Amino acid sequence: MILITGGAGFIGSALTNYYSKENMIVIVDNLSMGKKSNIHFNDNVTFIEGNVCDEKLMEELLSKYQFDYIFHLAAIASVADSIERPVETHQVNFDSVLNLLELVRQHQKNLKRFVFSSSAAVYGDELTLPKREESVIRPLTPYAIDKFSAEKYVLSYNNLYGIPTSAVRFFNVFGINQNPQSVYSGVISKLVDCYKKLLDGEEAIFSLFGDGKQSRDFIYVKDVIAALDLVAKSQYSLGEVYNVGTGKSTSLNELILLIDDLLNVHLPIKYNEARRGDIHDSLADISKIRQIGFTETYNIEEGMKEYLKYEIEF
Ligand code: UD2
Repeated sequence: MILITGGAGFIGSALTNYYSKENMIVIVDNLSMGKKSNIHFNDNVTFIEGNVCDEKLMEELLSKYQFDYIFHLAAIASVADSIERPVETHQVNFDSVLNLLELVRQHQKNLKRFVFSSSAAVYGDELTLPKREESVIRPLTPYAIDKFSAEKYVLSYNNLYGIPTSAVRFFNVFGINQNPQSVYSGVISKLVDCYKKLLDGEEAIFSLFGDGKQSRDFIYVKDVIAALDLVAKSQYSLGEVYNVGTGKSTSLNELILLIDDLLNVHLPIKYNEARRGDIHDSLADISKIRQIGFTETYNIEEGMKEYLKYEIEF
């Protein structure tokens, strides 16, 4: 049995849909960003609409079921939101993790693994690339500080109490069911939304912050699911943290050219000032996760093709 917090969200629902054919899944999600329609429901899936900060709910859940795996993916995944509302986001991004770890310590004697989802945001603006897990950590926002401290707690619970834990640092994940609605949604989901409008004959101009030369390590969501599964099941990953990326960098200009090519259109771009605090380049060194057997199936082009085929008929 598997607990997936945030199981209706972008990555959580992909993980749910991957596991639910052959495993019993319990999801806790408050539907703040996620949608029930992201989930392919079957008899194996139990959906609980609730907040991971609700200590009573979480205690009930962890004393009722014995889980084999717990994936803690619920979070307020917005840096900007964490700057606006540091106290509220801290409750979700940090307090819920510590509370869950304690509940695991009390109730989950047979747990095989607790996997925590952290972020490349922990590396901050230190310029050296690519980022290795032991590179300089410079969390600059409440979001990054919470992710880093939660990650440290998660791994310490392995060292101190023998709880089987691991953590992953996601780079820029893209793919099906990523919600493009927030101002701070992932750039690829916003681009795809804009291309959809363009193809529907609506007015479509993409707002690009900066000159488009900034680059990211974009990883397709299916490869992220493979990485999560691997980290959860590897005997070597106990008490360890892993970068989850591809080790390849793509600039926004390259990305837009690629999608233009795939769809055979030209997306009009409006160039704006770079976002305050934007990191120019981000790139993962993935040798550590490679050592436990990770190989990505999709490059950016293959990932984009599959994503676009799903979103747009072309
Ligand atoms: C990612 C994470 C963020 C945080 C951060 C830490 C996502 C969605 N966000 O932000 O949560 O962990 O890494 O470094 O994974 N852009 C545009 N137009 C738009 C939207 C974005 O030009 O409409 C630019 C943006 O200014 C940036 C690039 O696209 O230069 C990527 O933006 P993003 O929000 O997808 O991801 P990132 O890496 O800034």
